[in-house]
Amino acid sequence: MAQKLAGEARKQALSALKGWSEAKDRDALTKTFTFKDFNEAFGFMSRVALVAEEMDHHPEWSNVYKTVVVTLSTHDAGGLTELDVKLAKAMDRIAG
Ligand code: H2B
Repeated sequence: MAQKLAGEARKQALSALKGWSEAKDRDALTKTFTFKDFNEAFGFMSRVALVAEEMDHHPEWSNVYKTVVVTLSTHDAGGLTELDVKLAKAMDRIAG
């Protein structure tokens, strides 16, 4: 099972991410993605869904029209792990 990120490794992993912030109420990362329209937002979610299935690591997210609000955390570990960082980077890549 993936280990919770801590110490220097955690600091370095989080500093490599742009636009993500640590949730206030739990050990998780959040980011709001805003697209041109619903079609782009849903296209993003569809592409991310394929990656998430491949990774067997899934986002918590919600969509309203062109906005997708994402929270990433590893439920099995009870907090942030390398898997969340990997999925965050994949999401940024897919969002362009
Ligand atoms: N996604 C996330 N975000 N955290 C998990 O701990 C997790 C998951 N566990 N997707 C996976 C599925 C696990 O439940 C299955 C059985 O592998």
